[in-house]
Amino acid sequence: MARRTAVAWAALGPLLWGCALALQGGMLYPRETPSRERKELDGLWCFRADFSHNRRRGFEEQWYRRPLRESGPTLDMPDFVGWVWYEREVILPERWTQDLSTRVVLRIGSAHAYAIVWVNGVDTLEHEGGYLPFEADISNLVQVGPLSSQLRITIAINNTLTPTTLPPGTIQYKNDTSNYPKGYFVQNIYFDFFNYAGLQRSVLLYTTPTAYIDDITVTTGVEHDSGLVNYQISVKGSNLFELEVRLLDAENKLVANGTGTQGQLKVPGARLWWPYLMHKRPAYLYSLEVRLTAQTSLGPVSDFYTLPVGIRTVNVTKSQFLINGKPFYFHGVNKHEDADIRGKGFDWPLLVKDFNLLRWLGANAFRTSHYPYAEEVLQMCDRYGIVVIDECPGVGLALPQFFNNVSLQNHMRVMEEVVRRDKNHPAIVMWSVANEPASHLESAGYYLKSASRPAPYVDVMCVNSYYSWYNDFGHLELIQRQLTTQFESWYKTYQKPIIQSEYGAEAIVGFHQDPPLMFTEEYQKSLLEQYHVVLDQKRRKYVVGELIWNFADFMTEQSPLRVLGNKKGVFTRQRQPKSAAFLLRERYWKIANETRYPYSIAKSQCLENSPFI
Ligand code: BDP
Repeated sequence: MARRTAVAWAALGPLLWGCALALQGGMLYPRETPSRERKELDGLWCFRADFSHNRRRGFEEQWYRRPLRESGPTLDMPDFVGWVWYEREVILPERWTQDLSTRVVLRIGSAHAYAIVWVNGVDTLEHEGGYLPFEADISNLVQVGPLSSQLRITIAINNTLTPTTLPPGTIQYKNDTSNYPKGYFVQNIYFDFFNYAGLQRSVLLYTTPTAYIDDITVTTGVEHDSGLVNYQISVKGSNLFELEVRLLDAENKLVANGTGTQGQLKVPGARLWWPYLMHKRPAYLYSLEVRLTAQTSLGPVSDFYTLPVGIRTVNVTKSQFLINGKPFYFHGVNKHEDADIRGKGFDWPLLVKDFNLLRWLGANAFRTSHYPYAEEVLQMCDRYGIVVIDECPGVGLALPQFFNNVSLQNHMRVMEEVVRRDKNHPAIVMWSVANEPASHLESAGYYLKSASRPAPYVDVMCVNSYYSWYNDFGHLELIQRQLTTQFESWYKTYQKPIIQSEYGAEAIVGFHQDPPLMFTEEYQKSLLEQYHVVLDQKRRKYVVGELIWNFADFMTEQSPLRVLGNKKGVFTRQRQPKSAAFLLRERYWKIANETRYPYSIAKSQCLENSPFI
C-alpha cells in the first residue's frame, strides 16, 4: 500500500471565481507602473539574535525604540530557536513623505515564522506564518512633517514552531540536569527540510495613490474559438471612481476592453496558455491593463496596474486531467527552495539555473513542496509554461494534538492567503492543502474535510510512496508488484485520477556499485526504472502524473537517516546531474513527444544553451 498521501484539489477556474475570502484587502504583486513606485530593501540588514535566558530581552529593553546597534553587539548567527532582530534605516524620496495623495506601503515577502514590525519604533504589523507576504499602509507614519524622510524599520522574527503553527512543531525541555544544562530545550519538527528562518524574500516599500486598485481576480474560459477573461476588481480609498480595462496581446495590440468592477472580455481567436512541450508556442500571455480614475478629498487621482493573463481551462474527469480540453500528463519534479549558503533565501541566478535544468529535463510541472514559493518563481512558471501544484505549508501534521480547532482556523487562513496571493497565475492548476497529514487519526477527518473540499475531499489523488527505500530495503524486484497494488487499490476506492506525487531514492553523487546498492547512483536509477514500468502501464489508464522526489539534494535536520541532508535529488545541491537526471531526461522527452498537442518538438528547439551554464 502507499506509504502516505498528499491532499490536493484541482483549480477549476470557475470554482475559484467568487471564492469569498475573509481576508481584508488584496495582495497584488508590487509592480512599477506610471502611478506606482517601488524601493527594494535587499542588501544588508543590521541583525541581532536574542540569546537571553527567556529570549525576551529585546522586548523588555524595547530594542525597536532606538537603532539596534545601541542595544548591544550584532552577532553571527548559529543554529538558533527564538527571537532575532533585523533593522534597516531607509531614506525615502521627498515626494513619498510630502505628497499626501501618495500612499506608502511596507511589504514583507516572507518572514519565517512569526514577525512583529515597528516603523520608527511604532508597532505597525504582526504576521504569523512564513512563505507568504504581508503588508501595511505606513503613510501616516512617514507623512509627519518636513523632516520625515528618514525611516527605521525593525522586525523581530521568531522561528519557534508550536502545535498550532503551520507547519507545526513542539518544544521539548530536557529536564534531566545530569545530562543537559538547566533550561535546555530543543525544537522538534515533523518534516524533512531544514527550518531556515528569518527574512527569506524581499522587503520592499511601494507607493500607490490614496485611491487605488486593491485587488484583481481573473478567471478564464474558452467558448468555441473565443477566449473569455472574467475580471473582478476591488478599489479602495474612494467610492467615486471609474475603471477601464484593456486586454493587450503579446505584441501590445488591444484585443478587448471593458469598464467597471467586473465583467467578461471576449477574445475571438484567442491564443491559449499551453504548458511547456504541449504546444509549439507555450505559455502565451496577454496583459490586462487596469486604469482607475477616482475622486478623493485631495482631488482626482489615477492608478494603473498591469496583470499578466493566460487564457486556459482546467478540468478533471474520472481518469484524466485536462488542460484546454486535452489530456495533460504531469512529468516533473518536487522542489525545495534550498541551496548552499543561501538556504531558503530567494536568489535570481539560482532561479534561472533551475529553470534551465527543468527545461533540459523536459519537465512540464512541479509541486511547490512543502510551502508556497516566492512569487517570482511562479511568474517564471507562467512565462515558461511550467505547470504548478501550489502547496501550502501544511506539512508535518503528524501528531493528534496538531489537529485542533486553533490549528484548523490557522490552516484555513493560510490557505486563503495562498489563494489570495496566487489565484491569477495561469501556471497553477491545483492547490495542495497538506503533505502526508496523519489522515488515519480520528481528529484528522473533520480537520481535513474543513480545510479541503467535501467528501471524498479532493479532485485528484496525490500519492507518495517509497518502495524499496523505506520498505523492503534493497529489494528492487518488489517494486512493480507493490506499485501496481498501490494504484489499483486507490483507484478502486476513489475512482479519481492519480498523480504519483513523490517517489525516489537517495544517491550520493559519485557512489557506484554493481549490482546496485542503496545510496549509489545505480540504485537510484534502477529504482526509478522499476517505477517507470508500472507508470507506463497506468498512465494510459488513470495515472495522470509523476513527480520525482526530488529535483535536487537539500538540507535537513541532522539524523542517522541523513548524510549531509536529503540526497534524493537527481541533481546535487549544487545542481550537478547524477545518472538519474539523464534517465529522467530521456523519459520526459519521450512522454512529451507522445502527448504533445498538436506539434512534435525536438529537444534542441527548446533550449539553445547548455543548462549547465
Ligand atoms: C516524503 C516527504 C518528504 C521527504 C521524503 C523523504 O513528503 O518531505 O523528504 O519523504 O523521506 O514522505 O525523502
